[in-house]
Amino acid sequence: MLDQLNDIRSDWTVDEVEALMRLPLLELVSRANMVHRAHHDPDDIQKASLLSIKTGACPEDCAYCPQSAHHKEVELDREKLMNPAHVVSLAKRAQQAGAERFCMGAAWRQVRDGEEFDNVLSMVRGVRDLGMEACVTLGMLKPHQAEALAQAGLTAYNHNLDTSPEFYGKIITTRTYQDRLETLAHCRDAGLDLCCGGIIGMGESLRDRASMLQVLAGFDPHPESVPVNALVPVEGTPLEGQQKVTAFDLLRMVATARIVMPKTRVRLSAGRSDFSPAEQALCFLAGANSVFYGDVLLTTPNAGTGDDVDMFAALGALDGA
Ligand code: SAM
Ligand code: DTB
Ligand code: SF4
Repeated sequence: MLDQLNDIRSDWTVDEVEALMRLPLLELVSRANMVHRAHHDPDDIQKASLLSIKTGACPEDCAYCPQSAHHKEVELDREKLMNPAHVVSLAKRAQQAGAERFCMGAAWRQVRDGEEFDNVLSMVRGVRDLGMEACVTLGMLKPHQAEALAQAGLTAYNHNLDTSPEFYGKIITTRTYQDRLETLAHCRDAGLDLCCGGIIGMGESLRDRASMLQVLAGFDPHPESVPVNALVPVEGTPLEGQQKVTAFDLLRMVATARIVMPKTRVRLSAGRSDFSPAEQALCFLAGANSVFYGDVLLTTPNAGTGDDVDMFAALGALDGA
């Protein structure tokens, strides 16, 4: 068993991953907790803060996303790229509130060279100068752009697979799974850490969830962080009517991700505010060890900072005899 706990594999099959995901829930969580404790300090939960540095009017047609220009019924104010000094001041505020990583998202299909990209590079330098980890998600990248981000000191690039290769075409038609894999390869070649995960609750099957995890766990090395988003069904998007996932669905996803990618940071991402502190605590037990921290995600509300302060206090050691 100990050997298995320390075994890092990139050759998982979808059948194996699905079999894990279908285990009796308490057996699954218990196995995931053993793997988690063999590789991580269970009290170390990373807090990452998110900021939308360019909002809305995105040419891609991602069915879940309120920022797609294709979903005209969504009520959202577009914003052009923010000023770097302002972004760095917000990063500083997030750091003072306890965030260790600052993640900046732009609603772009791809990065274009020029003034806007240069501004993103100065945001990255500014965030790193504060002593924070910096992550950006800007859409597709070319190799020289990944290198420029690495030169600026970027810690990680976020680019999600979103779902399985089989279900992907039902969610996005304006870029392919292969496009995503190529951007991820350019990031790796430039020496960047990968932050790469997906969304549950878009109408995919359990096998699709297993299939996405199989692709992620097939990377060698594994992504350093894997965000697990629960769909936030936004009014005006094609997925507005989707039923929300249950805490048990989320728990199975987190626990399976932990077992197949033992060293990765598994992040409870969008949708977290729908789960109680006790439900989130089960996810932490099953291996989640990062959260998005702060009152907003990119355009939708997150778990409130005040509630999170209370939750982390309740999870910590108690004072007194
Ligand atoms: N445009 C860039 C891209 O798609 O790579 C970066 C920003 S995009 C908003 C980042 C990620 O947010 C998406 O890949 C998706 O996984 C997640 N996301 C967006 N809208 C969501 C929603 N309504 N619910 C859950 N996750 C969502
Ligand atoms: C990720 O996987 N989730 C974050 C981050 N990476 C960029 C974004 C969640 C967005 C949720 C919908 C919104 O707030 O617009
Ligand atoms: Fe654009 Fe990213 Fe939203 Fe897709 S997920 S519509 S690429 S901002």
